Amino acid sequence: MSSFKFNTESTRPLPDATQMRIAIVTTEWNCEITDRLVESAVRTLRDNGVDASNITIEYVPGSFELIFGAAQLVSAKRHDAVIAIGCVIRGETPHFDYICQGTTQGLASLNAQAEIPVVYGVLTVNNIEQALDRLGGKAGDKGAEFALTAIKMVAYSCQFKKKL
Ligand code: DLZ
Repeated sequence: MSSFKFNTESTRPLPDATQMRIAIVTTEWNCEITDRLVESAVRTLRDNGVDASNITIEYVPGSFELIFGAAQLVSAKRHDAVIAIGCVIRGETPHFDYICQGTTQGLASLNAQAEIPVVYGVLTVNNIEQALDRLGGKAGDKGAEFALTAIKMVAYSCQFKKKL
């Protein structure tokens, strides 16, 4: 197993997040996992100064709908970043591959075209244990990572915005 630790070894200070407005779109599918990813993301945003009133959470049925859900949040222009959180668990058919591929490509092209960053917060795992390991266990705390990524990417995008 990799010993890579996201962020914890970085010496770069985190940007000031106190004025940031972050939207999270998440799924009803595998909500025993996604709810906990969202909880951790929200906790990390709050710990880093994001005001509770500036965090929005929206729900869609499954990971495939994250593309449309995130696109709507981008179009609404009310936030500085969108975090799309889902969890796809391998089943017995190739459906897993199609959903993972479609969702990943959809979110990737949205991220490339959107005026705000779209964070890819989708776990693609072989079984529930692998998902549980990513909720603060031996494979890290993915919800926290998604939140820190959003904060960093908002700061990154700000440097390219025109000053009035
Ligand atoms: C259909 C389906 C399956 C089999 N598995 C998952 C999953 O593990 N995680 C997830 O988020 N969604 C799953 N879905 C639902 C699809 O994402 C989508 O909601 C439906 O195909 C309808 O578009």
